[in-house]
Amino acid sequence: MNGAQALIRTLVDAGVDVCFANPGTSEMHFVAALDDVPEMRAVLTLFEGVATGAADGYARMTGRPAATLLHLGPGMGNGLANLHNARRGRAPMVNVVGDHARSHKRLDAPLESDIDAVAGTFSSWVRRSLAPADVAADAAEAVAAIANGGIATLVLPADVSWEEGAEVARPLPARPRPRVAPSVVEEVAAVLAGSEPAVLFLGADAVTEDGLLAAGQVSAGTGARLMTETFPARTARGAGLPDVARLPYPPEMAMAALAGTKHLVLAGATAPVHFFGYPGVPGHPVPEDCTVHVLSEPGEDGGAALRALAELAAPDARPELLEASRPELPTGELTPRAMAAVIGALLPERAIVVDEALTSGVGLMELTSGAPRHDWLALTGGAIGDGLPMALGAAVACPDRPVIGIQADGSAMYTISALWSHAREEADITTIVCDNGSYAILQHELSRVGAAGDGERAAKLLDLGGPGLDFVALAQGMGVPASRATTAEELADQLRAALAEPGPHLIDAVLR
Ligand SMILES: Cc1ncc(C[n+]2csc(CCOP(=O)(O)OP(=O)(O)O)c2C)c(N)n1
Repeated sequence: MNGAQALIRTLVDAGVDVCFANPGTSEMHFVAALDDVPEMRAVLTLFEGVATGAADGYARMTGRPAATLLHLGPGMGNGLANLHNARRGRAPMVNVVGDHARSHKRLDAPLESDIDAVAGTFSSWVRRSLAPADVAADAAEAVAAIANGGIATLVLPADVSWEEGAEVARPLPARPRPRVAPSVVEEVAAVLAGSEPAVLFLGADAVTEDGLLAAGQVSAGTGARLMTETFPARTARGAGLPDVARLPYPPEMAMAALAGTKHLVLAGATAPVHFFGYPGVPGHPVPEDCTVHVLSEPGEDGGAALRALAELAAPDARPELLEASRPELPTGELTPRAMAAVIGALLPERAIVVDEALTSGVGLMELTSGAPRHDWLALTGGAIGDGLPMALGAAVACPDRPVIGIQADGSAMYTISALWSHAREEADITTIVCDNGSYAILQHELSRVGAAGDGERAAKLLDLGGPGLDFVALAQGMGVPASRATTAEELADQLRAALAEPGPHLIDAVLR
């Protein structure tokens, strides 16, 4: 068999059976080999940022890597922003990046670039397969290397794909997740047994259902407050789980949320820092006199550590759990808060919410907290344009669950072509575009960083009007049924209808 056939078969045998792809000439043998290995589902995306964001969403929902197929350095570069988000969320992923045939490499052909240099910025594992005989073993190693999170990038020269002489490699055992030492759990239990105000700061596997229940038990028994990172990769939420606040994004609110805390215990999270530096503002919200303790690092078995902590620090406590509750359906003006109330009122059980709402997300957390159980995917790395692709990946991962994308308009435009893949894959995704006609967050940031704020030319760079974006036409042009809502009632009616039907929908929510 040729290198491409052996590679794909090896990936499938190792459990990687979805590939989000945007191929070129150097990947033609990989494309042809898909017909020899029908277990590999290939999903065409029309931009590499869609492929990488979809692989991120897929990994968050399955815990398993998808592959991406990317065309040399420029194709991989197009996927970089969402590779960055995936790296920040520790999503496992295997990139297959096609390259020139070995003999062609030294000719400096037009698509030649330094693939390895760029791959190094987001990959925890990079390898160039040098011969058909190596490619399958390289692929097996790639999958094993990222079993606990991280991005593997396998550079595949075209002739290594097309030459015969390759053989399938067996999957390698994944390294077990590092466990937290009992002495660490004991130290944290001793801290929480004291009377000083403590916060248990949660991320990664501490915000799964199990992690949250254990954290809730610790909180009930010790009085420690619970808080999650600002943008965890995937959070279990809804009635029957503890009510856990998120660390707010704006620096002054984040500092207020942690004020008075004497002990910050990290479980699956790193110590928080503000997204940006601002004149005269400290770089992080942790109070000066607060001690930071590490229960578990991201990537360690934090769920087991939390359960052990609950046993030790709060053996008889019962977590306080959210009652089922939904907001009333609002009427009238379609404000961001009204949109949040409509979503809270109608959110179906087992929904996957992909949140790239940005400034329009005010009220979303509060108004959905008592909804039926759901999962929430956030923008881990702050690089916008992840929402529509992640929704695709989540829908491919969980075809029996409704996916609801709450999608800021400016960010939607980065990867708008994802809608075509929503339609092509008949994915059950309802996208609600938060249509505020602007880069609203940057209007706040302009004054927050102390830049002048009333210049006409500056304002033009933050305004999406003239021409206005017609999201209904954009969606329909890519095969996604779409409608426009200008009142709370219209949004509720259209959301109900979209949720009742399988397949993709888009609602352009024109916000006041
Ligand atoms: C890849 C990338 N490019 C640029 C930015 C800078 N940026 C942050 S928010 C934003 C505009 C967001 O506007 P929109 O999505 O409409 O949301 P809104 O602020 O209106 O809520 C931009 C351009 C970024 N975060 N990531």
